[in-house]
Amino acid sequence: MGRLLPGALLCAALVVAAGLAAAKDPDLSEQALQAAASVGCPAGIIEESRREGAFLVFDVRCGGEAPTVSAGAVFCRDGTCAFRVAEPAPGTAFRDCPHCPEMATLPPGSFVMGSPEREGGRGQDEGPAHKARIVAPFAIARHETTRAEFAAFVRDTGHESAGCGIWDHRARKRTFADTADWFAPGFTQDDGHPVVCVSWEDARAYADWLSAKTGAAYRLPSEAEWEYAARAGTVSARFWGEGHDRACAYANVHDLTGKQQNKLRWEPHFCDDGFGWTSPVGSFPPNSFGLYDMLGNVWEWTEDCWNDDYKGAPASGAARTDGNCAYRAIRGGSWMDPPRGARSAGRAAERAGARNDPVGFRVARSLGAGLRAPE
Ligand SMILES: [Ca+2]
Ligand SMILES: [Ca+2]
Repeated sequence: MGRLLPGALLCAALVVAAGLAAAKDPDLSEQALQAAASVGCPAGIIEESRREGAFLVFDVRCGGEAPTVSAGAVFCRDGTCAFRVAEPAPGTAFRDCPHCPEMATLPPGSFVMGSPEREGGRGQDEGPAHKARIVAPFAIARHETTRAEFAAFVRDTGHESAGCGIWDHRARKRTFADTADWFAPGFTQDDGHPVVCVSWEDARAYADWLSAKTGAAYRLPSEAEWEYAARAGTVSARFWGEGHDRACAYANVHDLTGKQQNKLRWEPHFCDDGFGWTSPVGSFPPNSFGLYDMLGNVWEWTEDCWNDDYKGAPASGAARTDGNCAYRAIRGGSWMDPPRGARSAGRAAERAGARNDPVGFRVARSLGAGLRAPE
């Protein structure tokens, strides 16, 4: 526990935060001081911060007498107070059931959301670039939701989702097909491919089903959470760097194979990733959070109502509930998008009820209530 200084009135408030952020992170330091103050340790100063296993620990020296408290989330003993975030450690992966999606726990942190004006392919809807804070750890699926995962939901619930907007490669145009759906999107997929032809409502229904099945809080990620996850600490246009010329080593994008197979009219990436339509999830390297296909393969639904820019966006990382809620933000680009699509800041609006063959999703999951007494 905390290192006691001789002669000092010391409350070593141990705030154990499931974060990978550096010990100097102002948000976590502030959290430590507030937690100490809330149990009667006012005007504290950070005495020491250190890493203990998967946790960051802050010792707070009080400006007054050390408290003695033992109630709920607050636990003090022998002049030491502890607050513990009861979460899987950042960077760990877990499943809530054998057939549930594999989830990765991400640490809290801050990042700049949106793109700088100089970024190639940038849209006006990616600004103004602004600081966003992910205030609590959360989990996000390591992969796009697969056909097998979605099929389990459909089998269990009888969920119906007929009709899909598809790319007709013979007519070289997009068209709506009554007969197309997630099971038959018009190109060959196996169980390990990402599910497509699913609306925002379908994606939400899947998350709700998973929540009911596991007792955990599954949902769609907010746009801020999605971009935080996609960037994984990077500030470049893509998690591998700036250029789209290397995309085929990292993502399934609209490439030369796609150009040849599906006859898309627009600019491809001038490289070959080997896939004309979707690829099995995890076919390309993950980003440094261990997340696969954040760029490319399929667009991913987020929880946020659509807004044409980030004016008025919450700084908390929460989903945006103002704006045009009939449309929701999709992120990351897909197998059919030109280079401007597969960027961490790239975004597009889609009608919440629409089903399309380049659009799928991945789930996020809130983590537990957080604070509890140490074992
Ligand atoms: Ca491709
Ligand atoms: Ca994707």
